Parts: sequence; structure tokens; C-alpha cells
Amino acid sequence: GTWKTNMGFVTVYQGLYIKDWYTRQPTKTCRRNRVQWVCADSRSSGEWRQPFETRNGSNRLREIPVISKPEEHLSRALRVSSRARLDAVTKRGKSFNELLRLTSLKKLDTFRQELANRLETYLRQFPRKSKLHPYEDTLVDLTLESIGLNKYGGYNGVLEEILELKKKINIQGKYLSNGIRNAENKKGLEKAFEDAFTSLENIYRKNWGSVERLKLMAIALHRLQIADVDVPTIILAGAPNVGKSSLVRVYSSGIPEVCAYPFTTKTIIMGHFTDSGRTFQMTDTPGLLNRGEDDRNTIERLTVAALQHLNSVVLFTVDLTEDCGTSVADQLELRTAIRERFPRSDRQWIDVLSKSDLDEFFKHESLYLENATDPIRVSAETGQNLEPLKDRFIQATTEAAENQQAPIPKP
Ligand SMILES: Nc1nc2c(ncn2[C@@H]2O[C@H](COP(=O)(O)OP(=O)(O)OP(=O)(O)O)[C@@H](O)[C@H]2O)c(=O)[nH]1
Ligand SMILES: [Mg+2]
Repeated sequence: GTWKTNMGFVTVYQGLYIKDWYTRQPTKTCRRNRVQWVCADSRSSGEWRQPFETRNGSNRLREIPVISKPEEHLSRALRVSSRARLDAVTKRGKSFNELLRLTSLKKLDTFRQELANRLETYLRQFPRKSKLHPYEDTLVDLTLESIGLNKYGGYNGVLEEILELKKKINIQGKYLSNGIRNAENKKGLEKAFEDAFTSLENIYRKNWGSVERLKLMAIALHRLQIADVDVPTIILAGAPNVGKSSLVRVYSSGIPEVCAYPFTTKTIIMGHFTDSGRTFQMTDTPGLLNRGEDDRNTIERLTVAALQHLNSVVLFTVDLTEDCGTSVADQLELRTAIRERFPRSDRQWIDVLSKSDLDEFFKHESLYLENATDPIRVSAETGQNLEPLKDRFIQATTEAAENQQAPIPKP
């Protein structure tokens, strides 16, 4: 496509080349979802975000910008404005007082712009919430809730505050410049200049908190291990301590902790692996207790969201030995509850029976077999059936991807 920039029009061919219509030269380079551009004669360079037709809702969280500390922002604005000078043409033929007035106006305007424009840039870089993938959307809500930002209206509320601050700075900055314009003598002008700077600075300081909240939000969202919503995903789910993390360790680059007590895994862990040149991701989730949706804590709700929204294959892991501390009956109930929650019946689902090396494994096997379809018995300890399981989930992800391409019929 072609985009209008401050240097004219630029064309991107298949996300690879940019033709700059200013110099008529193809120029550099692109990373995914982001194009950096340099005019061939280096007269200008810059960056756009999201120039491609990316599928609506794909991996938008990766675009969240780095926010500088409010004090750094303020001191930079003060520094830049103190350096603002008039150009020679403007200076020509002006009296001393007139020059002083124009310089003051220029400095004030630079200060206002430095404050407001940075906020504006941040706002533009944060993806709109409505454009997020449903999984990312839930991830954002739950994350912001866990750091107390839901009190401030969550994602949109925090951005709204910044928008208000930006508007306030612009309106006040322009209003304050009238004082400088109307001052009658040098003394009055100096006073108006000082007053204007102080009150603009005070507006920023009074709203310091909202910039800090923006920074807090950006940091929290940067820390997230975000699932790549376009990559086929295998999700390990099940009750606590059944051996989910042990399986993720076997197959992928994820390094979850494996311990003999429940709730070792406290966050969603993403691991990756490749097979015949294709990349897959594997998600380890914390154990789910057999309890109602309303009683679930944040991380359990996130697990459910991952199950619901990611283009995934579920490896539902059951520990028949009851070594995990949850009875087989409870694990079965949990399985039923989770399956029922899925809006799509074509969900790829594999029942995995873990710890098959232990003797107790066979005690409850018959009970389970009545309920599950074609379960596979595996042991992370002895390696039993690990290869066949891998074949099965790779096959299932391929089918899941094919299913996803077919449009989902609307009710
Ligand atoms: N004998 C045997 N023990 C296993 C096997 N897989 C896991 N375990 C043990 O079971 C315990 C729990 O394993 P994890 O992989 O941490 O279980 P988890 O489901 O991730 O647990 P949470 O993260 O707490 O939900 C550990 O002590 C493992 O050593 C297996 O195949 N055979
Ligand atoms: Mg675990």
C-alpha cells in the first residue's frame, strides 16, 4: 500500500520494499508490523506502526510504547524550550522589546508542544482496546485489575486521563500566551512569561499521577508473556500437580518449575518448539480447581480465557494415580465443566493420562475410560508414549488451523 508521510508518498511492496516518491528510490527495511523508513538521500527518516493490513486483532499488545518517567518528560520539555531561538528572518528589523516578546512566545509554545506532543504520541501508539484479540483483551483486563488500575477505568480509563491532560496543556498554553502578547512593558512581559511557565508546569505536575499510571500500565503489559495469537498453540490444562509442567518441559523451550506440591505454576508460561520447519507454541497453565466460574481467581480466569480464545489444541491432563491430591471424580467434573465452556464444538481436545509409570495408575483407569475419548497414557518419567502424543497434537493443530480458516457460522 501507499502512505502519505511528511516527506510525500511512500509505497510498501509486500511488506518488503518501500518506494519513496520524493527521491524515487526504493529504500530500507521492515520488521513485522512496523516499518522503518529512510529516504535514500537520508534527508529524513522515521517509523510507522501498523502500516500493513494485519489481521484485525493480531498481536497488537506488542506495539505498546516505552513510557518515560514524568520527571524526565518535564525536564526535557524545559530544556528544549530554553534552547528555542528565533530565526534570522523573524528577528530582522524588530525592536528589543518586540524581540523579547517573540522569544518568550516561542519558548512557551515549544514548552507546550514538547509536553503535549509526547502525550499525543503515546496515545497514538497504544492500540485501541476494541482492536485487541479477545485473549489479549482478557489478558489486559486481568493484568490491570491485578495492579489496581481498574479503579482508574482500566486500559481506556488510563488513556482517557492522558488525553484530558493533553487537551488541558494545549488549551492553557494557548490561553497563557495572551498574557505575553498583551504585556505593556518589559517588566510586565517578564512577569507574564514566568507566570505562564509556572502554571503550565503546575498543570503537568498536578496530573503527574496519570502519567505514572500510564507508565505502570505499559510496564505491566510489557512484562506479559503474550501468546502469539497466530501461531498454533498447544495448551496444557488440568488440576494442580497432575504433571502439566513436566510435559511442557519435555516438548518445548518453556522452563516451568516442576514441584511435588500443587500450584507450582503461578503464571501462564509460553514455550516454543519447531517441527518440520513449523513453529508451535506450548502453554503451561496453573492448575484449575474444580469450582464455579465466579470463584475463580485471576490466573484461573486467564487460563480459561486462553482455552477459550487461542487457536489451540487442549491437552487435558489427568492424574489417575491421585498422587496429585485431586480425586479422579473431581478431575472428571473439571473436565466436563471446561469442555462445556467452549463456544466451538470443533475444539481439538486430547485426553492425556499422566504418570503411567506408577502402579496406582491402573486403580481408576476403568472409571476414566468410560468418560474420555481415546485417551493416551504417558509418563514424563519413563518417556512412555511421548512421541505418539507429539504426533497426535501436531496433527491436531494442523486440523485446528484448517478449521479456523473456514468461516464460523453465525447463530
Ligand atoms: N512418577 C511420575 N511422576 C511425575 C510424572 N510427571 C510429573 N510427575 C511428578 O508430579 C509432580 C507434579 O508435576 P508438575 O509437572 O509440577 O505438575 P503440574 O500439573 O504442572 O502442577 P501445578 O503447576 O502445580 O498445577 C512432580 O513431583 C513431578 O515429578 C510422571 O510421568 N511420572
Ligand atoms: Mg505446573
